[in-house]
Amino acid sequence: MPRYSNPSEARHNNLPGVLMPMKKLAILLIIAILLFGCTQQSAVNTTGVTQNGGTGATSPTVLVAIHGFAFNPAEITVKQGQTVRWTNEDSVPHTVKFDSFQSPTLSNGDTYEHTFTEAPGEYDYSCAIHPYMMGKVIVTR
Ligand SMILES: [Cu+2]
Repeated sequence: MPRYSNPSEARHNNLPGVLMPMKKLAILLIIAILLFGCTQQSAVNTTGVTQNGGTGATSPTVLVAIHGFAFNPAEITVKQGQTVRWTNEDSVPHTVKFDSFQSPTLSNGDTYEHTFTEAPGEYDYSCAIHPYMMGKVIVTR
């Protein structure tokens, strides 16, 4: 009699012991799935940031030298929103004079910057002190 009841008791005692690791395994699996889901989401976000950084690059400043009573180069093409920097390399003062804006008098080594947010088109300019000094900025989209 005790020999028959003992194996069944042993089975009953073992059952919870087998179930507990299975439950733990299931919980671990759920945690693993949740973690994997989060990892995938952050990977997508990282890609988005990288793409934004790539498109956010700005065009470099265009340099014009004022040298020998002339603008060098005399004609430049810039994208709308791009900045132009004039540097007076002459020992005499010059200016950069557009119809709608102009620089102060630039002594040797002085610089003047203008960001061309103006509409696309051709913008002629000159030196207010030496009107024969002429230049042109072409703004494109
Ligand atoms: Cu001048």
